[in-house]
Amino acid sequence: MPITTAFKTEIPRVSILDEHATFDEKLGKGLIPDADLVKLYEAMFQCRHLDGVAFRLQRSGRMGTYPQNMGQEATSLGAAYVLNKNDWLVTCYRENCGLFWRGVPMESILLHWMGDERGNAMPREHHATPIAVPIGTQMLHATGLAWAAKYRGEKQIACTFFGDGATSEGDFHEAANFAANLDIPVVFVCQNNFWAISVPGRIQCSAPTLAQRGIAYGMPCMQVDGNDIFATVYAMKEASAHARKEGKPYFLEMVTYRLGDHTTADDASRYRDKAEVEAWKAKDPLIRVRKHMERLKLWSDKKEADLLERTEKTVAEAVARAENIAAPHSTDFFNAMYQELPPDLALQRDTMQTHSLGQDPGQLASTDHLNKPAEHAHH
Ligand SMILES: Cc1ncc(C[n+]2csc(CCOP(=O)(O)OP(=O)(O)O)c2C)c(N)n1
Ligand SMILES: [Mg+2]
Repeated sequence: MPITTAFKTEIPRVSILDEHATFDEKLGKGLIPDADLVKLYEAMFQCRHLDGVAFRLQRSGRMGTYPQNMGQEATSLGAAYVLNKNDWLVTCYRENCGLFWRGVPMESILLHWMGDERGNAMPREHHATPIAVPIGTQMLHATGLAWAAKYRGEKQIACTFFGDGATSEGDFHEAANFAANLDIPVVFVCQNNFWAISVPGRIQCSAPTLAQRGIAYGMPCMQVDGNDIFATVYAMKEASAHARKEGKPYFLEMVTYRLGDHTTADDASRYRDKAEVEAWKAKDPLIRVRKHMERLKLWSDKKEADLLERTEKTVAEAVARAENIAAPHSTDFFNAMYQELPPDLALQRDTMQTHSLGQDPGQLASTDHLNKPAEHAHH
């Protein structure tokens, strides 16, 4: 028998507004209405500004560790722009832009990184899950959420974001295999920024693209210029339409770069070449959109200056709201996890409100019991 081909495929790559601000009319025309393009640019600008403010808050001791999003704004924004209001957006920690587009308040993100649990209580109507710092867990959550929607017969998909490094976690492979085999409508978005803290992507995956990881599980996939808002919108439209129509997953590799350190606890200059960073600065997702808008007479220096003024105010107000929030009550943390608190936890919560050192609120440690009726003493 001659050797035949068992399987052959190609991975499409989409780029519409490239790093030189050259625009592909054929793919890009009508994709994003002008008015929306302006709003998308403003959203990226605001997110970028927040990054600078957050960095200074951390350095002056007003915030804990913070991961800057700088350079990656167009990835999650493209997804959030395309998703329906009731779809799930299940992120890690570099998707502020998409979360804000969905309506998540800026102070939720600030509170999270200030160490206040209330930052994780995303308002329910935005269908966004808390920021996932444990690498990879959120891909399983997204698969579960979309599975539940399918089970209930709801026309709802989930979109989850994760890094290149996260594709080395077992959680990724479990989520991808499960979603593909059980026909679950999840859009998996890998943000390939070439680094997992100081570990370069090339020693993390030997395949030439990460998109291939989707093929391995039987998902259609696409590689996307993740710094191009037109490309991320285009790809998300394809992927979400597939998930919605076929009820099946789709894999997108969005190629991007974090221009900042991994987090404020990192110094990327210790492991990244300056030349590499400079090359990516030229591919900044904001610069090309601004050039494109100027060409279309949608933008000007005056508009940019006005935007800066508005943005400074918006961010300063969000910081003030986050910093001035009233302190939580000591028992508040019992309230987030369960609809109805199990009895043992209810007992712990009640105990915390007495002066008792033990597990039982009836077991009082102070002299209070001397003032209680006798029957209580027997209890
Ligand atoms: C389970 C787990 N292991 C290790 C870490 C520490 N950690 C935080 S971010 C990170 C690298 C993630 O790289 P990648 O998935 O490429 O995401 P990026 O930050 O580049 O977007 C690691 C190892 C963690 N948060 N969770
Ligand atoms: Mg990475």
